[in-house]
Amino acid sequence: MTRRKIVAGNWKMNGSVESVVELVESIQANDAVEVVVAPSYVYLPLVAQSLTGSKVMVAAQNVSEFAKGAFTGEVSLSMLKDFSVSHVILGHSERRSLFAETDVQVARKVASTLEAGLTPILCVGETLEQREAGTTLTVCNSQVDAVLEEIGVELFEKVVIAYEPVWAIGTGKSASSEQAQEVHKGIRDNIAKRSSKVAEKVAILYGGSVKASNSAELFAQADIDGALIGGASLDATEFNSIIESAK
Ligand code: G2H
Repeated sequence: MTRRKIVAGNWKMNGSVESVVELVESIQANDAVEVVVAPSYVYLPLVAQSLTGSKVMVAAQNVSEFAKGAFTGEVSLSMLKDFSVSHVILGHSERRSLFAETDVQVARKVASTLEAGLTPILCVGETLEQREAGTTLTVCNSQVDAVLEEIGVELFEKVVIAYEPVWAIGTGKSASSEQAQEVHKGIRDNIAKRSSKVAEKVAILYGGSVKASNSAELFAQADIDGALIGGASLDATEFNSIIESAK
């Protein structure tokens, strides 16, 4: 089955009013690739407005697990929907490691994101220690299983997975295309134990030091359906070349 490629830019805590507008205006989308950008919460309205009429979609980098109320500093799904946000990145390793987000919290956020009609981009990945201990697939699949158990396999076809080895994030050291493909296939095979139909449909993106110089090789792998890009998505020329290589 051919799955459409997705190229998503995770801008993390970067940008300014001037730079985000300049960046979105420079993105060259095409019909063959789904392009998503994830600015900081505060720039979501501005980016969504700048993208009016464009095919480029907007993601948030996180969302509250609560619907509303006394949760200082949190942002709800209904607030995101007010600004045409279509995707939410969840369980990024920076959220898991720096802000102690658990598998259970991430699973609940995936469930409520789907319920709100938005697409969750579920990040999973192993640390260097876990890779060296040979537990890469156990770790990634247990992060995926926590979500499968929360929402059930049928709904899972609406989830986008991003496999991001923690040791490759922002380090300039990407997984090789073979290493990434092996994990992507292992994740898909694990989902297939519950439903081969859903496993075939689920998009699995790779993330971790993706750049224009390695994207084409990654995208040529059978189970790599696109990328979640951090650093290189802040540079319009790099990001456009990555989009082009996903065609
Ligand atoms: C991984 C990735 C984007 P970078 O966090 O999610 O960042 O491409 O900078 O490694």
